Amino acid sequence: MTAPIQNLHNLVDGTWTEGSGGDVVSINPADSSVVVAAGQRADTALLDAAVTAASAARAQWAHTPAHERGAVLVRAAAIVEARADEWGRELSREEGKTLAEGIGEVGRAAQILRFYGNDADREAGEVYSSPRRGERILVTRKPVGVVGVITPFNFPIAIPAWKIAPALTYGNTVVWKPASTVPLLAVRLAQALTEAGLPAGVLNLVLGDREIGTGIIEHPGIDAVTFTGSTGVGRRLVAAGALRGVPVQAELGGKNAAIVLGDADLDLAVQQVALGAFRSTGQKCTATSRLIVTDDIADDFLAALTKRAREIIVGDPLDPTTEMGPVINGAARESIRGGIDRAIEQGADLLVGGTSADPQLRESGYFLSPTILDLPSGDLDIWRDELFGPALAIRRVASVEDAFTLANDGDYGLSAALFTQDLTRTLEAVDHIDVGILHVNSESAGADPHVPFGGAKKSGYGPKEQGRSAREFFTHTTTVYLRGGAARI
Ligand code: UN1
Repeated sequence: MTAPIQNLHNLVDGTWTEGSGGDVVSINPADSSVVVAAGQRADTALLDAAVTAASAARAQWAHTPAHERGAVLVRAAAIVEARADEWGRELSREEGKTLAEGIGEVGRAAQILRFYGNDADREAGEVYSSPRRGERILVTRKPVGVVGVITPFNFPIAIPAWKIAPALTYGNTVVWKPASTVPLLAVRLAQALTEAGLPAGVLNLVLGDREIGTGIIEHPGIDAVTFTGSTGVGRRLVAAGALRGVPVQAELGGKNAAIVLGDADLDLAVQQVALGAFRSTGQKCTATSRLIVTDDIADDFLAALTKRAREIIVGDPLDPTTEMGPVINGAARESIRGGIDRAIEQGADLLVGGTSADPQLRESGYFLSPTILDLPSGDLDIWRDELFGPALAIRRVASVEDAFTLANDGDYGLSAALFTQDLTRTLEAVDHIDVGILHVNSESAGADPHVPFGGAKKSGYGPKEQGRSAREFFTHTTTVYLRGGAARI
């Protein structure tokens, strides 16, 4: 039975509203003839209405006790969790990741909502001693106001949750534009928060593409913008925000390395590198797209990794045996193909996969096969440029020092994975590898809500996300020099 086409609406001031900015159509990337959901996107007038609603709701929400704000998120977490199977399936159909990953992601969104809901009851500032008698210095936190949230396609519900949940729990109101390829899961998250009792205007959902994104950053009613997505778009938003004096938190690209040293457990490393490179079809900013392996084990390791990549079952994400689904759309497939072809032209040796010779490549959907390229020494574009797909570029090195140096090569510094059982080497890596997230003996992707998430170097801009760091962006501080009124010392 084919699932019915879902109707998409914008959420403005607590009302589900038909847009008038043109069609928004969510296509199943595994079969581009299937429409998952359809509706009308917002036009700039609806965006205005959304910002107006968020501004109007702002004071009351900010003054709602934090516990009550958090309680809404905790209720939303239960709603999301109860629908995990149903919405996870929709997520797989809309985004293309496997059903297990889709259901897992919805569960993760619930976990994030619950974490931030409970965070409302944790400490809300700091107390310092004063150099003056009879005085204390408090550092209190207040919401920044109306936050614009712009989210990518690759985690259609988890990334929105990890931006929207802290924004709301710390007392902000939100105008949210999700990626235009995944509107249905955006509607689902907004639905859960509405059902959980979020007051009208506190969260507004505007469907649209670049015009609406630009409209958000340029809108005089927006006080801050949080963004995850491509480096190019992120930098434009950062620049536009700076011109207006609006803080922007941008989580951008990655070119994350797995470093496999000679003493590593090779079976574990093969399994984890394959997960890092190919899970979610490589479409994670934290995916492993570079592999650095020491010469002593390179041949054995690459033989085992190539064998594993060849075995990966590519196909319909809803089939429980599938291990890797399609990429999000035709443009993504062409750009990843182009990057792989260029690497081969520039001298890379194709170990497995590739662009055209893949028997599993289906023209009905946007499929690619797991691809591994062994690079000669020297500078290839694929070593530096994020392809955001299932393509892994390999360099061999003579020493551990060379491995660490090569890991730091490039503009990005989001995550890395180190495979070794040597504690001394591990501690050296902690000091020397310049990344925001370092995994030791696990794949380069993955993030928990209670600890900071974000990159070093050019992988991000502004405060990091998650954990305590989220507060840095979604609140500002007031430093209070506090003395009693009576002149008694
Ligand atoms: C993860 O590693 O599980 O866009 C999450 C991304 C990241 C999230 C990664 N912001 O892929």
